[in-house]
Amino acid sequence: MHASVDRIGQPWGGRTPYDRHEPWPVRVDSFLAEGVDPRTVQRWVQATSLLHSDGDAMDIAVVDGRMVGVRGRAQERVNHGRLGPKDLYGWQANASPDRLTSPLVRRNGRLVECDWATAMERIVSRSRGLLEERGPGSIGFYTTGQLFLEEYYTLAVLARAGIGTNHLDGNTRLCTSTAAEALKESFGCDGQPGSYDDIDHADVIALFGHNIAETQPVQWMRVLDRLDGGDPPRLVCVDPRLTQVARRSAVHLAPRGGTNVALLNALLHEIIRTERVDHDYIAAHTVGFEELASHVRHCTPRWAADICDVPAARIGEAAELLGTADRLLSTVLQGVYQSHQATAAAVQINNLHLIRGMLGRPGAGVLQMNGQPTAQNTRECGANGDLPGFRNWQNDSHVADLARVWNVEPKTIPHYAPPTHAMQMFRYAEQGSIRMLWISGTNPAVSLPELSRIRSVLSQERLFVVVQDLFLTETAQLADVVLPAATWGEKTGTCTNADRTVHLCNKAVDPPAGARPDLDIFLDYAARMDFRDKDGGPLITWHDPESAFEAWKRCSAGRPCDYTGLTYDKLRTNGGIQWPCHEQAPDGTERLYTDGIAWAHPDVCESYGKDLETGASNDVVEYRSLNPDGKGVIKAAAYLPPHEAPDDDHPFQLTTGRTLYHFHTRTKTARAPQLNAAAPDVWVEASVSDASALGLEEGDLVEVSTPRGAVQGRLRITGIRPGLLFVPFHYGYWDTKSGHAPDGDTPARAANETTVTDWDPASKQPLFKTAAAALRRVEHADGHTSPAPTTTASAPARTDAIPATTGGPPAHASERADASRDRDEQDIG
Ligand SMILES: Nc1nc2c(c(=O)[nH]1)N[C@H]1C(S)=C(S)[C@@H](COP(=O)(O)OP(=O)(O)OC[C@H]3O[C@@H](n4cnc5c(=O)[nH]c(N)nc54)[C@H](O)[C@@H]3O)O[C@H]1N2
Ligand SMILES: Nc1nc2c(c(=O)[nH]1)N[C@H]1C(S)=C(S)[C@@H](COP(=O)(O)OP(=O)(O)OC[C@H]3O[C@@H](n4cnc5c(=O)[nH]c(N)nc54)[C@H](O)[C@@H]3O)O[C@H]1N2
Ligand SMILES: [Mo]
Repeated sequence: MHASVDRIGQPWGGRTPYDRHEPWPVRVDSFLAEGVDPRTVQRWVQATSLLHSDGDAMDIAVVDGRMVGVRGRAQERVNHGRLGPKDLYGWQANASPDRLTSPLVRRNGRLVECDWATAMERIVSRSRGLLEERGPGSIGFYTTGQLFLEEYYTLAVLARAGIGTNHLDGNTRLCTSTAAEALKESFGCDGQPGSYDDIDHADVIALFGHNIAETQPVQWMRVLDRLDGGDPPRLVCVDPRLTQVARRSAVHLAPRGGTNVALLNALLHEIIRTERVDHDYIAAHTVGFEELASHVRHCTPRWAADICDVPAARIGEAAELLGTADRLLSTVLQGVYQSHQATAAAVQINNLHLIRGMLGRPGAGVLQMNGQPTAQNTRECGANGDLPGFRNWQNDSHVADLARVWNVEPKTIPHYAPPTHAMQMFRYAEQGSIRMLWISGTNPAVSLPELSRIRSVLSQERLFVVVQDLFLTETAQLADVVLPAATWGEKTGTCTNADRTVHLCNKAVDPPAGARPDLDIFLDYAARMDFRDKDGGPLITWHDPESAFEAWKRCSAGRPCDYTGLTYDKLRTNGGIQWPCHEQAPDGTERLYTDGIAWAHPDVCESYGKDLETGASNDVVEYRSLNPDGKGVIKAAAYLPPHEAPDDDHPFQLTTGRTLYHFHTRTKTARAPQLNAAAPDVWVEASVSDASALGLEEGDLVEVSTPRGAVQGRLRITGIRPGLLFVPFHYGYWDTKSGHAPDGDTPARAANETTVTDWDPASKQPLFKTAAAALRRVEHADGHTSPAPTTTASAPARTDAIPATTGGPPAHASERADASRDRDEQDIG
């Protein structure tokens, strides 16, 4: 079967139904630029999509040194050939004419072009000066979840052992720090227990604050294909918006924002009350069950119903499904992670799996999801607030082991306190103890909370800001030095997705003249700084992606994320492989914890855990007494209300998040015509009852305001829960008329003008999902409609008179549902 499908209008394409326990059929999706005949493609270069954490494997089509399209890789475990809309169209951004092609430095207040040596020397001389005057703590690095493993590892070594600073974190703090923290709390160590293949086997799939239809569209295709096949799974969806996931669910719970812990405690209460727990599993593999049972004894569905504003009967139905599932797969993402009790809530989902023994078997697993494509690598490599290889900063033998790998003295590696988290780094910059901040692959002037504050921090005279990006972003405009980076498709490296699948992502074309791979930039800096090991040799001994990968393998050896069985060649031949991969598991490891909990022993665990209410770290003595044998830790948590509650002035709750067609601050997706046209501008979602109470209509220009700031957008009336507003956070300012942040006269459109500087105590992940807000009309619709897509969670509650989102001929992509491919489409290079 071969079809041509508008994948803007039909984002998930055609169905290939399959039965439970059967393999997911192949469907190869491809999109080539207009006028390109597949037979003229000269090379297909193996790569992976980097616009979400799914790890969709694809080949990049190349003609005359230019990218001309992409095609899903049929043989890959993650996507079986499928691609999502961002995968299909997003590559076009690489060739955007406004790519940065020269470093810039600030002179007399303006950014002017200069050569690489000038830019690098400026950074080096500032680094040296600061090290001398103020010490390593005056330098901070804020990186991303979108580079390659080799780049993070190099950055981690140069920051932690070269500079010797504790201030290195990723925007993964905003993204998956709760995933990591929840895994550490329950299993002693980071590392995703489950596998995407669990979707093939589960009879119940529960999605907690995870709009998988829009944010991992290819795995949603897999769920849709199962829903259309034999013995389909039943879905439980916990989300206050009427997402596509909610529409297909057997039970949809739409709780009041920020009440996940209350809801989960009630679900646990019901499951324990009805004796749907696996006592053998609990006895063999866990500690803490009795405390949990007594803690949730009073958390009845009726109690939670009031807090969450969800009918008690509906909670009972959800508990019935979760409690009777024979293979339960749960997924967790930002609706849980970006809230004030993020870790507490995420841990309750782990508890659900621990008490039901739903781990380590096909279909029985938990996915504490990642969001960004390489967030897993940021964490593994210690380019976030962890030490490389999931080593425990509180365990001296782990620090000594790392020092051995790097051939430095243990005291060189800061471990006097937990690695500094990003929100704290911005605070230090605000206070003046951090004087240089090197930002790579992230756009905090749009993505961090409370943007007016972030702009003022980054614009300070005394703070030296380096920005490494593809474009002159809102953040780059505030920098002292801008370094033009090469990106996906223009450089080689490995990336690990949310289910531990490691892919090799190859260079297909040259970067624009003047731009350099991030790895080369970090290596250049390390060489200019002349970082040395304890014997006077160079600290960093590698020089290209493959040698960096080999160095990382040595650092990962014997750790849970063991890469020693992988090579570039093996990844080229096999495609994606799940870590750990070593001598005993040469083909990788599909599921962790198939034989009990492996990494929670006090001597090996990555963390001794934290107090979920205060975030205080436990010490080894406390942990040893709690969990001497290294079992799974069941940790109870009391519900606490959100920090900001609606009142007379701010009667609504406000939540923010994503749409299918855009990636974050849109530096790539707004430069892909099909994606941009599908969601060209910001909007505001409100419920039917709230809109009618305020006399508001579809397309009205409205303002949403919080104590921090306000945004304006056109109203879309949807099936969102009453009392809640939603604003997508994708829309910054670079493509507005002024190109600048609002000056008071121009209305703002970035959701983070309104969000608060506040975070979860344990994971330090900021709160993007709960604020109190006011809503008012600025201007009648007057014929305008909202730019919100109709295919997604922003679908209008009443569809009449609102044009459907379509892509037309420019968005037509090919779908081939049989495994055989035309000869002219076979791999050439
Ligand atoms: N299209 C697209 N895909 C992406 C990305 C993108 O920008 N665009 N980004 C990637 C990244 S980095 C990430 S982190 C992921 C994020 O992926 P998701 O977490 O799936 O996306 P969000 O839209 O941030 O939030 C998910 C849902 O949380 C719900 N929610 C809000 N408040 C609450 C609450 O209090 N409780 C519960 N249970 N739910 C709540 C929202 O209604 C929303 O539908 O997506 C990845 N994939
Ligand atoms: N209100 C609100 N705010 C949020 C969220 C939310 O749900 N609501 N979600 C949060 C989450 S989960 C996330 S992950 C963050 C994302 O926030 P950001 O990371 O700030 O968003 P991006 O637009 O992905 O920024 C990545 C930057 O890296 C650049 N880039 C891309 N590839 C490369 C490369 O290879 N090298 C270099 N050097 N640069 C590159 C891009 O051009 C872009 O400027 O936003 C967070 N902020
Ligand atoms: Mo994220």
